[in-house]
Amino acid sequence: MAFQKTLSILKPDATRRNITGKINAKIEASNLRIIAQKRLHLSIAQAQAFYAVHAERAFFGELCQFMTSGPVVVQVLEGEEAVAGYRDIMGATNPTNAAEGTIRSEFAESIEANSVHGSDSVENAVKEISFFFSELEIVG
Ligand code: IDP
Ligand code: MG
Repeated sequence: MAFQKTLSILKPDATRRNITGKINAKIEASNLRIIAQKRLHLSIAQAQAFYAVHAERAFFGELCQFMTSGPVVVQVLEGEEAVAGYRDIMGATNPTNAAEGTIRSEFAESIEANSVHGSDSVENAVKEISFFFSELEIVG
């Protein structure tokens, strides 16, 4: 077991429907603690930079449009095995495949508007956290 940090984003479909508190309640009901959080409206350039790994994917343009369609809430979550643990409670990318009780199963609107982002590895978590947060803003 390892104590880890991971980056979470509550996506524009979640802020639009005013369900960020409901998602945070599910996060806090798990073994994860929200140790940094802020609300941002991403620019296209920021969304393209954050999702650069997906630049060749067919959905990249639409994904960047969606991620800039409204405010997001970016968060740092901390806990034992936080990276995989958050992926577990998020559920599968496509809500149709997301296990019952997961955030995406309960809240996602579509494969694109799927309410949350979570880092997919410890290495990417470190990069993604530093994309949005300075050390001063992370209060564990
Ligand atoms: P993940 O968020 O579960 O890690 P990724 O494959 O990393 O999934 O994709 C990043 C994001 O791109 C997804 O969360 C979703 O918003 C969007 N996305 C993924 N696949 C598709 C697709 O086939 N069509 C439209 N959007 C997609
Ligand atoms: Mg991903």
